[in-house]
Amino acid sequence: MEKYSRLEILKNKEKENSNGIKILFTGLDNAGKSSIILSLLREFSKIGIIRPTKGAQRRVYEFLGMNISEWDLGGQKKYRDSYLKDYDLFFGRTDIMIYVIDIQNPDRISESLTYLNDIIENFKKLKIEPGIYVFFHKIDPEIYNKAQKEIESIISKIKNQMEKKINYRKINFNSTSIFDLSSILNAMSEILITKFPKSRLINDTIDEFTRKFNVEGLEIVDDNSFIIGSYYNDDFIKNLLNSTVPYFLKLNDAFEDVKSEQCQPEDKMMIHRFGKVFLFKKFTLQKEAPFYYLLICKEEGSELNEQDYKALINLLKKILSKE
Ligand SMILES: Nc1nc2c(ncn2[C@@H]2O[C@H](COP(=O)(O)OP(=O)(O)OP(=O)(O)O)[C@@H](O)[C@H]2O)c(=O)[nH]1
Ligand SMILES: [Mg+2]
Repeated sequence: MEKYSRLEILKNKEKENSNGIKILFTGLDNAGKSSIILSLLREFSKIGIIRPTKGAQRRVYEFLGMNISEWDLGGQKKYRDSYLKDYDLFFGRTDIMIYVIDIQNPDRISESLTYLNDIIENFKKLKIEPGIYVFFHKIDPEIYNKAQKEIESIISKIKNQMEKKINYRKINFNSTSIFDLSSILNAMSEILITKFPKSRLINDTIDEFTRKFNVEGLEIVDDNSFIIGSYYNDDFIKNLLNSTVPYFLKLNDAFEDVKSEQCQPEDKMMIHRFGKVFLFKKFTLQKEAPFYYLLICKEEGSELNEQDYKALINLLKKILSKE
């Protein structure tokens, strides 16, 4: 991730506006914003040694053919003050804001809501109404399993306080943890997909394919780990694919890291479990372009021919490369 000086941010402003969307990650220091971004990048080893973010860090990537400009706004007090002062530069032209609240630190909730309110006031001054998504973060599975009631009560208290303190057309909520990757991937995928009409076309194509070949579950994931299309027979399959897809991606990364001249990895993996076959296949629209991944889950024994899923990939390629 690059750190941008004020001048560079200004220079990039025009470009960003014309083609793409701006996503802000905001919240207090130590809330977990950069960790969420690193987990989306599958850079898990870096999370352990993460340092507080200095100022605003920006990254631009592509999602379904559109540029996403993602700003990670370091949350230390001195930086927060500077964003609020220079609000047009930092908050202007925002399409989506993800506001991260550390629910393991109830002492700072009030401070966090004040900052959220300050940002919303700035949106009003700027006459914009971005989609706001609050992440109740650090709801680690281990903690949630032990203290579900306490956590639910913290969340409902925060929601109550928000209702009293904050006046905004709609705020969406998600529960997340870096120890439950699917919580982050699902939240981000759902947020992004709302912005893209192409996703409808992708899902129609997937529906047809899954019906024809008796597929129990299927996910298409892009290079940033976002699910851009999916189908599930039932909740068990949904849970199964959501929880395993980050590890298929990571395993695929690991194989690619060790590839050599003599040993080129195939771009396909198959796993047998629960009487089911999981097929994981990487594909790209053209040379040098970003990768996409297909994960299919089918009952063991009911074969899926290479030509069948290749036909699906070809259809997807057509949709994805359409302007
Ligand atoms: N238990 C737990 N710890 C987390 C989680 N996400 C992040 N952390 C930890 O929280 C600490 C702060 O994470 P950061 O990602 O640096 O927080 P930040 O919001 O980017 O902080 P600033 O850059 O200062 O604004 C780190 O020690 C992370 O390991 C989570 O889901 N669960
Ligand atoms: Mg940070």
